Amino acid sequence: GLLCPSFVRENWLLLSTVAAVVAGIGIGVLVREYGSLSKLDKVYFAFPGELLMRMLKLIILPLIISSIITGVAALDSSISGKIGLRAVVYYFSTTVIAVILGIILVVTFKPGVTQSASEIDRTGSSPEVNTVDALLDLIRNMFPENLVQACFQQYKTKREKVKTKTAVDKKSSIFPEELTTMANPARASENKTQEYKIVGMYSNGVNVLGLIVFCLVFGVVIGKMGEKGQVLMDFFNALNEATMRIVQIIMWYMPIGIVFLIAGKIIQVENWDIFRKLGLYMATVISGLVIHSSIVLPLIYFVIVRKNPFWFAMGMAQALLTALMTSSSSATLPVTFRCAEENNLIDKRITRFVLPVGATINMDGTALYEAVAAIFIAQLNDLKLDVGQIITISVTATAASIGAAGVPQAGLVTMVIVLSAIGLPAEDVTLIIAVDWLLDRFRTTVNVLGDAFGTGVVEKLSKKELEQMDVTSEVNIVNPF
Ligand code: DAS
Repeated sequence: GLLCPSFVRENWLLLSTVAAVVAGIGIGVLVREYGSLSKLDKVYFAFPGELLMRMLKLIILPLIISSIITGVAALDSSISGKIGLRAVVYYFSTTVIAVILGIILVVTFKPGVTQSASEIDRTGSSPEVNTVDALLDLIRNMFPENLVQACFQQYKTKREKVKTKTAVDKKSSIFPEELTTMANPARASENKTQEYKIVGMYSNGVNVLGLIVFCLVFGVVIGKMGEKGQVLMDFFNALNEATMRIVQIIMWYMPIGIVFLIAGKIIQVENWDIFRKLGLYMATVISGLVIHSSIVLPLIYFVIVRKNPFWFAMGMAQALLTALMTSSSSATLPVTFRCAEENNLIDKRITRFVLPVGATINMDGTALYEAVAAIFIAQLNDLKLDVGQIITISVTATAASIGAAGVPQAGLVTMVIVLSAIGLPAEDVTLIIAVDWLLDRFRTTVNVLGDAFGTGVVEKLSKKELEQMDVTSEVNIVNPF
């Protein structure tokens, strides 16, 4: 029976999280209807949820650092290369499938054809980047100039309009901070002589990508050092263990945090009317996400692993719910680890590598969403896309999903890359901002599910190497000479 005590005992955390979601929705709707809270009250009301987000974010840094370093160091460097390659092939192919799926759906449903951009209320302001800048930033962030700074800031270029041509001293334009460029072609018709100055700056937020690259290299190096590296190995192993224990403590707080996270969001949403206007667009994104997560990914898992994908997904339930509530792959990472290792019994040598990297670069849901949103905006603008532009969208949507950080609504910012690549104004992201908080939850859930299936797939494909390693390490213990 479903309600037998042992089921409840084993799944109490999952059950209380589900209960928290239901309670949060209930409380949110009630307070919205009957409690007349001021703007300030609403912020106070959401406080316990804010605390949960803070705790989850707090643990990301030690978690990523210790898991990647120990994960890579524990593998023989010839094996870690193979496993890494398999992971990257998995990330890439599932992302491309997601993009293609999104394109097929949005071209079929045509959610933007029946209305025009002027019928939709715009909210918020658009970010100021273009395709090349954003891609260069992605690479710059892989090589942080300061490791400590990478723990809390990312490099970001910003374009500033330059008043007159003479205002720019061309001789000093050697460094990226001082580069000058012509206006992006889409806007060129409006202000032909407008020049932009690119300003390099740092903005708040962990540079996860930079840390990952450094930790990968660091882990490989420690692994190769043998005896001499042992003290560092022990240190990071202990750090990893301690971090996972803190995660366990945070999990106790999770149900309470989730009640207020969801209730707080429900009472804060102001514009429900926009949901009606963008209904078909949202339906397109959501049906794509549903097909990808319930057919495409399970099928890939089944074909390779030969086990029931839905049992596997059930094991990840806690992580999927956390993704739905936090809209952040990174914040969900601690829970993803626990589910993959404890419920689905994935080899730790695989999870420590595949999960943190996946949470940052493997975003199937985001990729699908970027493609759908870009074509939707093109449809609103009455722009007929040719094959070349569709291919451009697939390529840039894939890049934009890799470049998006695992934080709430990061995909909306990288959307600009896709839009400007096909000549649409960056301002048009404001057309979809109002519903993004909701779509963000669903795509983040798919992102996390994609990472999770990835651990199963890569583990299966690497069975031979992992077993060989077990044998050699056993031999080492028996006969150290
Ligand atoms: N919400 C992000 C994530 O953590 C990505 C996005 O905004 O699309 O997966």
